[in-house]
Amino acid sequence: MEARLTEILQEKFQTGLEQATNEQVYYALLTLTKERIKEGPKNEGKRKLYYISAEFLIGKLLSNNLINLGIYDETAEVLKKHGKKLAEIEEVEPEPSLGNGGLGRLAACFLDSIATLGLPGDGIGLNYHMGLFKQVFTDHKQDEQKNPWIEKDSWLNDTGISFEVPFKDFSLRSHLYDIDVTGYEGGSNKLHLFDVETVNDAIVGNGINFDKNDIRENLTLFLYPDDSDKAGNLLRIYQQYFMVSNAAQYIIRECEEKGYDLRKLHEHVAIQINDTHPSMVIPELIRLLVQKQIDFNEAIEIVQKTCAYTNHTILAEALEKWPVDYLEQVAPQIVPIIRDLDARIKGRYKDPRVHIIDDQNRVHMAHMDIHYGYSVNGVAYLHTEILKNEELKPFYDIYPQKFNNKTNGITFRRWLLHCNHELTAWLDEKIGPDYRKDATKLEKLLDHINDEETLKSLLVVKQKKKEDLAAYLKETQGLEINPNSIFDIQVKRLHEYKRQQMNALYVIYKYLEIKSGKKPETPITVIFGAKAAPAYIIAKDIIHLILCLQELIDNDPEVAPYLKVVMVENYNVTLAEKLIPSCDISEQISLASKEASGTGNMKFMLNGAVTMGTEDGANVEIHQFVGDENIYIFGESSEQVIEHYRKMDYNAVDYYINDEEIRRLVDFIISPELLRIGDKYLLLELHAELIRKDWFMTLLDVKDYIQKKEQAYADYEDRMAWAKKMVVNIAKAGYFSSDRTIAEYNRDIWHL
Ligand code: 26Q
Repeated sequence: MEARLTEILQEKFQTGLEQATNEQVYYALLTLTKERIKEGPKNEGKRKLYYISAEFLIGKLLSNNLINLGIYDETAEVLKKHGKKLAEIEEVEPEPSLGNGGLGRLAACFLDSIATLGLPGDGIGLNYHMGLFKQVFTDHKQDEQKNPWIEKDSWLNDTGISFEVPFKDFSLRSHLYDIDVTGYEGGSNKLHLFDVETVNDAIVGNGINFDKNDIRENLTLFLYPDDSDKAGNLLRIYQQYFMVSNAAQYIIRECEEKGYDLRKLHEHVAIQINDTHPSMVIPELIRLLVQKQIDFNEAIEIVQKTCAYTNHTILAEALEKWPVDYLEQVAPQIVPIIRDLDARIKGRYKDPRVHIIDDQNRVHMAHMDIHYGYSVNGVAYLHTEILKNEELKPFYDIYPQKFNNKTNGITFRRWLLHCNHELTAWLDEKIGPDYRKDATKLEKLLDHINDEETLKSLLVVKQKKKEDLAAYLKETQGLEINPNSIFDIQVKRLHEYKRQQMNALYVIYKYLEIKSGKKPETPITVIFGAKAAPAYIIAKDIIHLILCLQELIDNDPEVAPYLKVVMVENYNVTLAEKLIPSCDISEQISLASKEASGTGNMKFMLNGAVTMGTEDGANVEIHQFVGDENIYIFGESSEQVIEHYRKMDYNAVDYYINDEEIRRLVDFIISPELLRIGDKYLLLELHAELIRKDWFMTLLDVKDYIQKKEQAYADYEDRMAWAKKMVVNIAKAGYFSSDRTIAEYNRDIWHL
């Protein structure tokens, strides 16, 4: 490894390891790693999976690939010998931001596990040039800036493969770039990212604004362009159709190359539709099979046996419904097919709730997936139950056999081995390395739960990660946090249902407590990280509130020694890898029934944080595994919440008027102290929203939440008892390995 690295540095930069800059070493390691992957085994099989997704939030790849190729330690040592630090070289790599949050990160974890299990399966998506925006704070508000990540030398490999994609008024030639996906000590697969040569990065002006009408120049510029107007919606449809037409053409081409009979496509191919963004692959594949002289009815049957759909959300606004008229304007060739698919359903079922095209001429993408796919899955036990019994009940009544649950998981390579070397070494010492290949082996830790040395050394590991985070935030963002405080962390997309606003109300509570003389034993650091969708006003108001609280507390010498609030800027995968290992208390406080699964909850648990959470998503399963003693559960249940929605009996204003304590916290949002710091209009807007609307029932659970947090902070003081909770959380995290999830997908859905 050392010889080749030296050779590359010499060839590329005419320099040696000692003299090379971190940049030069990074590019040399990139080259070396890519060579190693090319030599390694590919995963081949009879049936191959294509995981189509609008998002792949893969994160940086260097260290992960080094770990999976089994050369991380050797590389780190060689570098060290020559005065270089691998951790510093990691910093050089730009993070590909090809996703928003949970769904995109899940797709990335899945690719890792598919390759690790040696299964044949590729990802297919788009090569967004700017990805998700970069978040910058100015005047306590979120600003969005472009975030170009593609460099001349990168993980992208130009394949030379290209297809013609027909739109209504023109056609576009695609260009395929591949990223190699390595498995842990195993074979490799590919992530295929389609792009267009004519896309023009220069049309992006200030912030993230650009001309939405010139599709040739803008098609793959951004992930989720602002869709508050018609042009934005059409652009999304252009992106989606471009993605699935390329996917379908690529899949057919591979089958033809291998000499397969397209009439038996389903024997060779499984397509997983990741939420509804790729749903148009169904009519597109039918169209292309018919072009290959396959009878229309037969094409439908083939596609139906090939496609499977995963639902990731029950929020109404996220369920895609495209006006037929919009589809006509972008890809008219698939509209007659969708109409035909719908007519068959309408002929069979009277219930309008299961029709594909509704009475307002909108196409319900999920309905098409359910009727014309062979599997429908939710992403955690509770979520799947809600799909079957509430959201998708009319479909479950028709197709009970299609519904199945696949509780999400995370790859332990990135979320343990890579992000927490200290904990990994500690585990190796305590229970040996078996857990790396079989995560359920983590349970062996429970044998040591009464061993004082084990508990103490675990606390030492946690302390080290807190110090690492403090140093990193100081260096990269100029933030100062006290490593001897409790780290209470909520990082995820900003959304009202996730209830960052409830956590902010807790901060207000604690602030007022300290002002009244009640000081916490151990200082508390409440850390937030979250991006708000650019058009999501209330989400941006919540960010504003948190940033104002941060400033207020920082400048109050009575409070600052005991309480600190920080909102880290531009939360992304790289920051998650630093934040999660340092965490004591993991905030998973969504309104019960709204968070399909959550995956951050699993990452925190694996790294020894204790969850503060509602009975929602995968928290339900975490609770079952760790038991009441090792998690803080609060708030109303999903049944109760669903009942409130049914009866429409939740009125935030009643809580506000009738409860003095709640009123005091909510009114603090518009207190003179905060109005001095923040924007009066935004704070008033948020205050009014909480009292008048509060769609996600913050005030319903806030008091129970405060009480449970006080309990957790009190329990933290008994360090040995707390360390035992940490051990149980780590020991029980094995179930949440995405290797388990993928094994289940393969057993029940893909049959690769
Ligand atoms: C839909 C229509 C128009 C514009 C955008 C969208 C849209 C975009 C992104 C809808 C949904 C998403 C992303 C959803 C998502 O990330 N869901 C999360 O998926 C995770 C993996 O299953 C779960 O753990 C989370 O609970 C879920 O919120």
